Amino acid sequence: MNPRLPYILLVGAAVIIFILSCMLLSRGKRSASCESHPRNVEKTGSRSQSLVFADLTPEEMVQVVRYLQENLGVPLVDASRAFPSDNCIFSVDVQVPAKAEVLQFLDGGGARPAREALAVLYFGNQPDPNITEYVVGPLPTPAYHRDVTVQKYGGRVPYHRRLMLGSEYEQNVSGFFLHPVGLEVLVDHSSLDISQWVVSRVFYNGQYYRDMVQLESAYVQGRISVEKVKKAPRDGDFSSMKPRAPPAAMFPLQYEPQGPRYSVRNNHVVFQAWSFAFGMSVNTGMRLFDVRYQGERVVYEISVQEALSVYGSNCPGGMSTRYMDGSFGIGRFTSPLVRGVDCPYSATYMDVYYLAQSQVSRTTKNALCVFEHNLGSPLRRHYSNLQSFYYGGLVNSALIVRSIATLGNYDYVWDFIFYQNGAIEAKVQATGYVSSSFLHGDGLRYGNRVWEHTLGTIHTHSINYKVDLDVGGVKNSLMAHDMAFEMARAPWSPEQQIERPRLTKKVLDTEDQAAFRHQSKMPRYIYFAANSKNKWGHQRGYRIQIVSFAGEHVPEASSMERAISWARYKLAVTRRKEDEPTSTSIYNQNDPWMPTVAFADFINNETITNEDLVAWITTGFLHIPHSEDIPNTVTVGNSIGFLLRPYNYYDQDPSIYSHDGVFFTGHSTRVLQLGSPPDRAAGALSAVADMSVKTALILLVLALATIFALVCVLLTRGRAPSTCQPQHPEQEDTDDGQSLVFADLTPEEMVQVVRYLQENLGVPLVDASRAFPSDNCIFSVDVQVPAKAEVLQFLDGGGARPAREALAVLYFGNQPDPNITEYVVGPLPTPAYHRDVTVQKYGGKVPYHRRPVTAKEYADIDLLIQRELRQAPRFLAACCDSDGTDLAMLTTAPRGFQSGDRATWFVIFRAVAGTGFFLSPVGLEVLVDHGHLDISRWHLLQVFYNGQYFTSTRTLEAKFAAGLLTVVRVEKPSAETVLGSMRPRQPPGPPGPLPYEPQGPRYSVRHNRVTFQGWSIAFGMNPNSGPRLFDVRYHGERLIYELSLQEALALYGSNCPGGMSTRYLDGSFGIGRFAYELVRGVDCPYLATYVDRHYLVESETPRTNQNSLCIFEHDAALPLRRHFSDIHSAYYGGLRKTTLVIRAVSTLLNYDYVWDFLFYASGAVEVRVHATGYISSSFLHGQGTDYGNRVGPHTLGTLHLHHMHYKVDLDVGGRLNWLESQDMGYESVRDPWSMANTIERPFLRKERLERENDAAFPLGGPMPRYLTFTSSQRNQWGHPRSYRLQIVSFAGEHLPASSRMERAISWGRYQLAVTQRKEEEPASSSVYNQNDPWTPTVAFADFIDNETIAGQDLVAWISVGFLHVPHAEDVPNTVTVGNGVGFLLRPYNYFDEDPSAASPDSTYLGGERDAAGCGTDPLSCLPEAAACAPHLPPFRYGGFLNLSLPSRP
Ligand SMILES: [Cu+2]
Repeated sequence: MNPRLPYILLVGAAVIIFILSCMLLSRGKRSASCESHPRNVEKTGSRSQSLVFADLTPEEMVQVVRYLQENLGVPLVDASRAFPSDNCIFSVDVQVPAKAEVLQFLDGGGARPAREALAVLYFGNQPDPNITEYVVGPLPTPAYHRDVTVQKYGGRVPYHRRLMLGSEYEQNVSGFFLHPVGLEVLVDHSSLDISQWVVSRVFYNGQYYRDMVQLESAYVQGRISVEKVKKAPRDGDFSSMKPRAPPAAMFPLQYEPQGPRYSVRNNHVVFQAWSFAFGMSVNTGMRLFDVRYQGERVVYEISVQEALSVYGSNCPGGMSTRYMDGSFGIGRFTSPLVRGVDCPYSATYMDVYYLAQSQVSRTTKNALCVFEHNLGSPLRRHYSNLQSFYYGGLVNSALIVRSIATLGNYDYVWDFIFYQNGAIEAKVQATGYVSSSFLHGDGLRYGNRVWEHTLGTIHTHSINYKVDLDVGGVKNSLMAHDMAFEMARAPWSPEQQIERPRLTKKVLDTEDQAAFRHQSKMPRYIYFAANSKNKWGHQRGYRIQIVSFAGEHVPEASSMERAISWARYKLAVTRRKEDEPTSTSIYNQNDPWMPTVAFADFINNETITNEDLVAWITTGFLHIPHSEDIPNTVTVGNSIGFLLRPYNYYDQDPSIYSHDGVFFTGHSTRVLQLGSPPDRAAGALSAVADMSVKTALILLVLALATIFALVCVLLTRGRAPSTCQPQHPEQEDTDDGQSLVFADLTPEEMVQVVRYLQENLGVPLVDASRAFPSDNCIFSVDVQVPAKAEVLQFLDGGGARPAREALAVLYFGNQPDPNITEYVVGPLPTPAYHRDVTVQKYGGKVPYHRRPVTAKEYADIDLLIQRELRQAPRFLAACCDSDGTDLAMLTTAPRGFQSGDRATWFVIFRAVAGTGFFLSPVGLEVLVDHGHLDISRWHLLQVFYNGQYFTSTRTLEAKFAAGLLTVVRVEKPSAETVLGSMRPRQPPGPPGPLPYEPQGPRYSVRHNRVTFQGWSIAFGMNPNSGPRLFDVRYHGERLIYELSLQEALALYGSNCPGGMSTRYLDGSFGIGRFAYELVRGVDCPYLATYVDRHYLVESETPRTNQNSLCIFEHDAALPLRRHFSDIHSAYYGGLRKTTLVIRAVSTLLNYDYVWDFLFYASGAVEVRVHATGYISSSFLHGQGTDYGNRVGPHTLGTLHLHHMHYKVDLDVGGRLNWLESQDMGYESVRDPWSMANTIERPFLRKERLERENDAAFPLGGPMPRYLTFTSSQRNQWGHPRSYRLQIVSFAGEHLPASSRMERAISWGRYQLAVTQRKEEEPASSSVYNQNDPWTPTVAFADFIDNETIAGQDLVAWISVGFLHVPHAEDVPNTVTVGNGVGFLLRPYNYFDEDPSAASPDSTYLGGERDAAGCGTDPLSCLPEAAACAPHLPPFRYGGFLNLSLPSRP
């Protein structure tokens, strides 16, 4: 191909499209819509194949009913009218054929299995009443039926186990679940003759009566204390979901410029490399079959099995409730989805048909939705500022399939999510109404009072899934990987010990070994392994990662425990059996004492190696209802599930084949202007000319797509209001600059501080970018945040504005006693004083050897290494096809074994411009002693090559020359084939969903402050420790004084010296200063607000990281809360979940951390971090795979920990708080209404934690499920106003306590520690800890000294983290999916009801739904509002501007 062709095409396309758009625009009012792109075309015939899993059609149901009526030989009454003494059809559903038959058909060219139905019949009108199950077939014209009851259940199913029919319930306020009146009746309806049914007990307000007559007479005699309950108004009063405010500015939406990128036909969905079949079981709900990626089956079946709720109460109804929702019908009660709230407006909606409790089939409209969702964050990304400038990234755009079941009061949102990296997530979120009891007596032992007479009762939610994985074939084995520390002698310094993480591997051979109870410790990596291996020799696998907050389901002594024995295990893997299709049965609910299916029986120690396996996963949470459950439970924080992720299944991450990949290099991007007018675009072309042909092609397609989208957008404006009218957020911006008290320094202020220091320190200062260790220089200048007392006095007490001051860190190398000194310099803007605060902060001078290494120091080390490498030219040519100039060095840390050491292992990699060298080690590592202040005295201490140690490069060369060295030749790769390349392998395709705000942003940003729907947040960035927020308020009330990242630890294991000694403390490298410019559309949504940050580090002039912080409102494509009511009254209420996000992304050498802070309409704050970027690696040799997985020809992905530490200075309802724990216990009590029986009743266990030592929770240890920061104030219901802390983390041990550097990272000991806030304990770590962890400058453990924490100003210190065992799919990058951890701060009785009840985004549909218009319902405004176009600014990227790479000799 002519290499100029793409450029010519690009110019041509731009011009033509410009002309075209002008023409079209001039036609003005002609209406045309965005052409939708043709959907994926199916290459195989699998669509009709997948009908083998399809639900019954209404026609098929009719046929089955007719057949049964004609062939059973008994009279059948329609179930909707049937008495218990009648015969009736309970349900008809598809009978999914046996797996062997299906596989024979799908894979083996076998015949299509007969299509059959399963009919469940109640035979009440028989001498021996019973339930019978028939398989009826073949469809569409049944000719046979087969009684399968005995075969399935080992005997007849007794009639008393049948589910209640709708007609058995006697049937108006909305949300009546919250309006108990105190009266409960026990009905005995066991007789088949309904005239025999009796009320056998009556309960009123704590007392039991024989019947209503006895209650009435007791009342008449005045022996009853009556609690008069006001009659609730018809719309339900406090429980109403009607909007309390008129619609405001339109919420953010996503639109698909060229239509959906997925397709749905019948029961088959195709999305990118994914395909699967779906269905809806009447009882268990949504299920997926035959899930394939790139044509290869990964999952045969994923299905929900059961949803269990166990309640505690002091009312009889509440205390005896153990709902098994499957028996009510999770599929049958699937509720119609409301466009724009339950799923995105433009999602694809599908109806389902079912036949249950009737002889005619019914339809649930819009019961399932499918849509692609832009998650507003990168799936992976890396910004490279080492060796070469480039950026690669891929936005996280996933396909979601959803249904929502309304089971009485609760609404469960069931999601299956398909990611572009081959991962599948199952997620369930709870919303709807809580169940409640009448408040009386000792009610508060069982929950919280949530309204006048209403007790929100404590309960658990447990969900069981069946996951029939077929990973690389039907036969799999189960493997476990985890990490353990081993003590090793440092091979280069045998007198020294290193605590080295090691990969532990285990095959789980039997069902018993593979059954993990809730309390048991589960290996952190559990995966299904195939018989085949990937390119790197590892068994191909899929890993199961569970997110659950479940505890004990019921005590095992309980007489009904076996019926729910699936809930004993968070994970149990069994051999798949056709006769163990489900973990439970619909008959278990009404006879749990003799369970029809007892899951525990499945686990009988059979071998599970190389068998067809099923994973049974239980996930759940404890729910202690609180005021904010009124009117509804919100989905925020009530989300659980699991992830199936490839683990060495592929040879590298399959998302590299996505059409959405973005890649550009430093020199090509400064002037890249997509979608700009042609004269500017022509200007861009000259710059494009030096790019590769491939890049040009990509740009061409991108340009086409963007311009096309713009044209579409302009066209659609023709028929609607022509522009999007930005509405000004109705923010109460009363700040008048108060939050500037927290603001980062401005560049002008930095300049002033530098000038002041130069003039007033009385010593010569060299610019740090040129300074030698023996010079004096300014290391950093940052804002000195004033003391809290002063700030509060100013903010709240009308006090004076605190003096604005800076903190300057100086390296004094050119002094008799070299040291690091910290000065406070003020007042700004014109400094007049400086104060040495070093001794006050650290109790003494900071020794000079603790100083962080500067870029200048690295550059000088680099020169030394280059010089040394020239001593081994023949070796380098032989091992690496290199003259030494194309190699890159990566530092490790810490730098020695004891205080004062400054000797660093540098790992040497092959550098290929535009790729991450981190994946290409050549096997060579060098240990450099750079401790001397005179750099000419620096020297190489050790050389490591391929498992051997040498004293110098000269010796290495000599050994090589003498033929005494085994050399592993590493070929020079090309830019296209190199392991670390992020260049997309596919040209761009049609664009994915684009988030936009029809009426502009609904948040506002002024100075350092964001306001959004009642939220107000001051933000900043510490150059070392990274993002920090201050003075977080909700509706004017401060919740958090400070929320800041403290430290990020990455701790490695390896059999190479650099890897095994690496314990990076990223704060000392600079988490904030290495947060670079964000890329629109990948790192944050295209239309987010981007903010610059300024730093002064290792320099005398300020640097700007443009657009390095982004702020946006994200459409979560989920309801925040919703309820669909079809009992007592028909209505729907719901509220979309949109979230304000503040984000920065730090690139710390190889890794990229995505730091998120999220703010919800429910008053919750969430903190999250995701890891992406490159893994660090070692050269593979010897027993390397004891320390990780091989991911390339010579590359070992080394296992490591990621631990992050946060400080949260909570001020909940005032500065002084208490810490309380709440959890659930079981008490065994006699049924008050039937003393012969006992019941295991959940109750609420509360404790106030008085001292710091009680509030320090070690990692891996137990922690109460509810931890709340409480105030002395009370809410309307008398509860202390509180915020709850909920942590999502997979962290384990950080380092053995015996390690000599453990104290430097002793914050890693605790998942949570709560201490008294002290001005002199501002941070849990120090930039000086990295280079002298043996004498830590700050040791967090010292903060915990058993002081009282009752009624004090408190700080919560939170660790989150995970174990990372790199695998083939970490190449080229670690993906964010599944590598996210964080925590939530949620209101807990802080308000009197959920604050989102007042949201203007609420939707309510009652009987009068047609009358609703744009004035009352925001959804009605959507079509018009969404017709206006987002204004996309031209794409630019300046993130590589003003940067330079160290020059090479
Ligand atoms: Cu990692």
